[in-house]
Amino acid sequence: MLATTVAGIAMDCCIYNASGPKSGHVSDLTNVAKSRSGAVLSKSATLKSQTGNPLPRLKKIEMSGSAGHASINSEGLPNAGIEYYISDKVVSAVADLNKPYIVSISGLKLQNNLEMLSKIAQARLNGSAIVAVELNLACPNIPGKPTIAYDFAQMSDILDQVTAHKELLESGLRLGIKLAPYFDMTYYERAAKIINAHADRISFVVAINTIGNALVVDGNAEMANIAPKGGFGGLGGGLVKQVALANVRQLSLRLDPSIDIIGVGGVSTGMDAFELILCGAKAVQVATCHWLEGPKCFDRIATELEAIMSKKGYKSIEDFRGKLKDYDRKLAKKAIAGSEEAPPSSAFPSASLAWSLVAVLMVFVAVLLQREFSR
Ligand code: RRO
Repeated sequence: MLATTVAGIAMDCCIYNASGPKSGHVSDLTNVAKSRSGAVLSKSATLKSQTGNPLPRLKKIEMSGSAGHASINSEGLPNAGIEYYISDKVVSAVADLNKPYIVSISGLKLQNNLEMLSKIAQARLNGSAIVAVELNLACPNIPGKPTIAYDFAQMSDILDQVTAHKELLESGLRLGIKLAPYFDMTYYERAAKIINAHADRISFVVAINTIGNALVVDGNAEMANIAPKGGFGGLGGGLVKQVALANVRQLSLRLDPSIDIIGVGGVSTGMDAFELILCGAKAVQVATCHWLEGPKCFDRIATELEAIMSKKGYKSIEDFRGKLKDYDRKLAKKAIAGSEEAPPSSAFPSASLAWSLVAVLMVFVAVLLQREFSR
């Protein structure tokens, strides 16, 4: 029911982990592979291993209601280096569990990305089971470095060079890019134009990375709540879901149809995943919720999504993918009526129970009256 393909890669389940939390070590990746996750994605790699920014650099943001949890991070790309993520030990740990393995890269400069692509392509040409590369153009947390996806001249130049990479082409590896969130129609237009100019080589786009350079303040202590960069960091989880929905929708309206879109941002329930797919996503990644709940979140979210689809009579995600409708008063009324058909909350008696009570009372009154008049 949840099967999908991303860039032609078959996945049994359209939900998998985002690059970031719990994706840096072979044990994390193995745990994801053992869950219902449809694929396994590594932490963004740099050419050499690095420890990242000072601690604390990742914090949960408490939220109320149904918004799930949010997070702020300024991890600064802690990772074990590209050689580790393409090593036999890591690749076979995932491949042995029959999950497609995707490597994320986030070089500190273009030359590093090209070098990492050569290493991945070489591994693949030597028989490695890596299926795709997710090129991260949107890390907001490297001191002194701008977010590439906001610098269109740089983004265009990087895509020109990466898509011309000869070994990558020969290796047959699929190439995708991870974008920063956009907030303005002209930015969607410009980003889509650059990506579409490389549609022959870019097979998928991942939207969105965290909302960069947010600030969480601890008012009691009168300080920022994470240590690096004066407290500025990437916002993720329930606080960014509507931005993710908008980005997936806007991109799906503009990108070449050959480019698959993967939605990420604030997914913690089956309904969150459903909404991203409705906006056009072919698969959905989970980051903050995976960090907080662990890999069992993939099983739970998948089960919830299946229940929603069954209730609506959908057999495959293609039955509703990208089919978001414009606001319509009649549809809104019908949806409210549908939700009222559901069993009422236990705090209130149901209508039938209330009518039964009235009937009992009426019988009681009738008996009393009869007794009165028969005296
Ligand atoms: O490691 C990070 O600080 C990080 C990365 Br690479 C990214 O792409 N997005 C993010 O929020 N944090």
